[in-house]
Amino acid sequence: MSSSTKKAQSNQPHAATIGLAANRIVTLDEFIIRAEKDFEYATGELTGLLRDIGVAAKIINREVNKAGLVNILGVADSGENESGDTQQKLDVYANEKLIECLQNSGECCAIASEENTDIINVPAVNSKKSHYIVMFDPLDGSSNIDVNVSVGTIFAIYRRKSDASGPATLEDFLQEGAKQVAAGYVLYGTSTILVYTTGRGVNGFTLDPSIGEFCLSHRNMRIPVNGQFYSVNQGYYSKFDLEMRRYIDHCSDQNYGLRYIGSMVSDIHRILIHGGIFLYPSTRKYPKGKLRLLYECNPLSMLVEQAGGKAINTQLKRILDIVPNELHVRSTIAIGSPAMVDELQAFIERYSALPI
Ligand code: AHM
Ligand code: MG
Repeated sequence: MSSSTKKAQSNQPHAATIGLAANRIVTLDEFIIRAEKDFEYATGELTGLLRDIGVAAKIINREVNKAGLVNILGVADSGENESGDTQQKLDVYANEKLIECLQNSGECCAIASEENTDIINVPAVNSKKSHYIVMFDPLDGSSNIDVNVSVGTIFAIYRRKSDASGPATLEDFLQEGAKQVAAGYVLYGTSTILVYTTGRGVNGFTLDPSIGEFCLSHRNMRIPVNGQFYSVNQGYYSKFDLEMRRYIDHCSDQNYGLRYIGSMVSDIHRILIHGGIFLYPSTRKYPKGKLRLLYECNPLSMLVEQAGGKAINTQLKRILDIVPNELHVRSTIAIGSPAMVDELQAFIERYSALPI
């Protein structure tokens, strides 16, 4: 075994080293409780947060899966259902459920969501002082819901910087992605899968609807070093910079397949399993990139790096090292199999008109 292989394996303690035999059902709850023992000073807060997110994911999953039935089931055109609740768009619903689940337990002290302008402070529950903040995109790719295409929830957890005796501050949220203590996504696809990392490898849990539990299905996920697919909105080709157009031409010359779902979570999930590269460079409409650094780029970059991949912006900076200057800041991104990101980097170094 090469030394690099040994090193990669030593960074993946989960599943095998936390005493979970490969041939039995392991639920998400059992897994996160056992994994807590990996952390010397664990207080249970992080475990509680992951559990809250798992519960919210099940609730959101239930609604996403019946989205197409809503009209058939007779919800009034007035926008109210039979119990008088206002029928809401699913992304608003997902946002509310996540906030509710996190507020009920009080395991985090504050939340930031792609759907909210400002941070939301969480009142202490039973005078508990929480040390964590949570950020999320409640329903990424939600423009796909109407046409039955997969969507996802993306989340990131950080330790707060401010003192736990006072309210959380904006500075707690403006930390570079390298400071994330956990990150993950839930993909509501042909099946529903929750994939997360606490910085010790990546594991995926598929929802078994018959028992209502997320069960460990993808142990120690490792991204292939190279891939045969590239993922970019090629409709914007003429609006991309020269280096990006050259790289896309190169992908085509190499006969790489183009796969672009329009739901970043789905594209990243495929890349984690089969390899490939996802690109969202600057366009005329979004000169700084479209995707949000805190809710989309950072958590997915942590996951991809933990699985052995790479994530950079088009100025060749590692995504996880970017210091955000505001809550909803956007970033360009190139993320995926390490050899493909390196190849793109070479194109940028060679053809970019701007100093790198
Ligand atoms: P959203 O958070 O408003 O759903 O936007 C993010 C989504 C990503 O999931 C996806 O990769 C991208 O926007 C698609 O954008 P485009 O249609 O410009 O290619
Ligand atoms: Mg989004």
